Amino acid sequence: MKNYKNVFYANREIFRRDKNFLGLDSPFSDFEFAKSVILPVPYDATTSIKSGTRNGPEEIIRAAYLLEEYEEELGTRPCQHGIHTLNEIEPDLRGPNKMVERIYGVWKELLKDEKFVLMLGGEHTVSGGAVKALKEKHESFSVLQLDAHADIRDNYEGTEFNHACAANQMIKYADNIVQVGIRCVAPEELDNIKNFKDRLHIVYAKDVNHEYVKDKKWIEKVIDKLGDKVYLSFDLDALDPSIMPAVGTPLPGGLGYYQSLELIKRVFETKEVIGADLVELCPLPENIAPNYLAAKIAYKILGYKFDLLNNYEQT
Ligand SMILES: [Mn+2]
Repeated sequence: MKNYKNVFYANREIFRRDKNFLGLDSPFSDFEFAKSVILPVPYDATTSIKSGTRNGPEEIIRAAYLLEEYEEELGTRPCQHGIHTLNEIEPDLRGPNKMVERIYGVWKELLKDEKFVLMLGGEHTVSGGAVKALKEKHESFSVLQLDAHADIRDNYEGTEFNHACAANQMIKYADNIVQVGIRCVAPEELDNIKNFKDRLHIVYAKDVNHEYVKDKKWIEKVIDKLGDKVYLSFDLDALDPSIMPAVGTPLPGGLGYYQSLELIKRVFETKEVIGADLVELCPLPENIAPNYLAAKIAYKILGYKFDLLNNYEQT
């Protein structure tokens, strides 16, 4: 065992353990041991209407402390592969472009260590840094973006690194983007949707929810559009506000919990997922259920990554 000290501290009940995803003990929480890393990025400088996503990562990690290690869907304990929770990245106050650069630098180091990174936002801007770093490691990959918004503006409120431009940042590095759950498109985005028509595929929420697509063919259409390697960018406002009201811009007609899991699971079954983020949780003081929903999805993602039988050769 490498870290006697960690074993000592992790087992002492006098220390708070809810700063560590699932409250894991050493060695499962140790960086060296862990196959995956939780990267908290409490950044929300460009949020449009309601700020507060800076509190998202902390609340997700706190909620995860109460999850069971056993995953009933998979019949496994995904945490046995190790999950290390990093300290939060300090926001770079010089501006969103500097912050994205900082996130890129952190991802680059983590990818060198062959970790599977699950980044917790924070606003959607943070994804740009991840995708930039992934491009240096993987020549070719797709992005699966779950979102209510297309986020394909060139710039917004004076910066191209706005949360409303997240997809526009990601498409610089990814081969293509498949967006699912979209139900809010700004008129100024229509040109870019047209310009990127070969590399941007939109699955509108209305089509996922419509009676005649309940045959789930929409999931296979998403799978067809995605390349062999996929970065998963999950903006929680993709979900319906009845289950996920804790976002800056809750829009009706969103995705369901099991509907989203079904899609994600299928992606992990058929593709190599090279990294993921879960962004835009804006915790509500009077309702903690959304925090648990986000924590559960985070743990599902790690379970699907390491405990699912895959159709591709895992390295
Ligand atoms: Mn969104």
